[in-house]
Amino acid sequence: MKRLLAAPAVLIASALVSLAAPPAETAPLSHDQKLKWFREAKFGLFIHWGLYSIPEGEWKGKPIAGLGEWIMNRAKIPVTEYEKLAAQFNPVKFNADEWAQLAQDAGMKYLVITSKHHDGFAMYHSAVSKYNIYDATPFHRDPLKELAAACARRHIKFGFYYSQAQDWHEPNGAGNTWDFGPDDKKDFDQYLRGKAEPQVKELLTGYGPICLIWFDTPRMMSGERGQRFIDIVHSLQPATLIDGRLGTEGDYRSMGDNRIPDSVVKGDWEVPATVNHTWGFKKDDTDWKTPEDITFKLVDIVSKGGNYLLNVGPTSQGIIPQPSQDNLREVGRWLKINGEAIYGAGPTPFGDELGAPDPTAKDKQGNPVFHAKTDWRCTTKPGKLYIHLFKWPEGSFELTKAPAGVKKAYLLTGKGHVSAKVRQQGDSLKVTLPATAPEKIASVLVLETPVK
Ligand code: FHN
Repeated sequence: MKRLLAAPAVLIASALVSLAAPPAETAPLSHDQKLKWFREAKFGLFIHWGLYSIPEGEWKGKPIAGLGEWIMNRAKIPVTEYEKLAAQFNPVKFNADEWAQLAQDAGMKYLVITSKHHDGFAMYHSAVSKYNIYDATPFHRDPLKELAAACARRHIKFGFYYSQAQDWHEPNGAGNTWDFGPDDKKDFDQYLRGKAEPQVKELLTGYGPICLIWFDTPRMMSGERGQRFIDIVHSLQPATLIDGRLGTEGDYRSMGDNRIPDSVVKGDWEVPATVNHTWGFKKDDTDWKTPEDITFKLVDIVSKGGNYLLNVGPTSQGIIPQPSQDNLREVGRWLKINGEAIYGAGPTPFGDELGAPDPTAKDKQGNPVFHAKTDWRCTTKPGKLYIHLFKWPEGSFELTKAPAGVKKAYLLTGKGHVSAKVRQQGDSLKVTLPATAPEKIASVLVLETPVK
């Protein structure tokens, strides 16, 4: 690995980028046109995969607290040592079609994978820096190219995570103070122009249509620096969305990690979230969210107007942990029956059902504990209210502020509709339900309303 350190792994090579770009759009797309697929999709698969999956949360026999992909930073591992992981990285069990198939089985409509995380290691064949999976590992393959093709075969939109500011491998990247000293003494623009910007160009040139670029942790990102990335994206793939963590305004808002807003939020937004407590694989983190919990969170987010980008952390062998696969597939089973209430659905017209934060009680992170008010959530489409019942009500479901003119009610079952009797008096509405729920995770009751 000495070769990689000799030149600080930044070989300016934008001129070498010769990978085929998708045809440029003829007319500029409006914001609504660009966001159309995102508003329809609602549910995406996030994948954090990199060298950090080799130590699995442990360094020199000691468990390292915190997120798996942060091990280099948390254990203050020198670049010269961390780099050596590349020689061990040989994920022979990686199968792009299996990963894309998981996304499809889970009912996810887009997939976003780490092309370079804060450790600076490119998970694709980069001509800009030899510190990449093709040149620096025995694997000698470009898994992101394989994954782009596998997603395209399944009509799953494909996007890249790219850590634009933090790069712990580079002397002038943000974040590595243990090897390279304080960030404010660095020539950050040398790093941006020499590595990050040309790598983003590569990603937008050689992997077909990229649905979005997911920038992250915008340390030291001024408006002008952010604009340079926007210009690159707009010039190469004008339809590509930019998330909310570039450091200057993106195409949609990124909420905090695992932070679901308390109430309806207008505009386009997304919650990035984990299925356990880490993004990158960690062997001792087996506290998986259940399919019931994931489904509730998905419905809750959609009922507030957002998208859910849910992460898996594959192992260094290239395997997505089986429990996360099983749990996601169970959510996919639910979506097969109830997907019409999710994809392209809008937020609740009510809001009272959501609940409120309790200012007197704090969780482990110091955030107010949120008290949900009801066990149901509502999503919408023109002429339809979808009531997602997470707890089956005994006998009937009642609304006190129902819209006028509800004539028809039925349950989604996957095998046709089961109709239910509706009685409406003024604002209040009562739907008589069968004794047992048609679906174990959540049954969806559809109320047909006059289209305005
Ligand atoms: O530092 C990263 C973290 O490793 C992970 O990639 C998450 C995903 O949203 N983003 C940053 C922390 O917010």
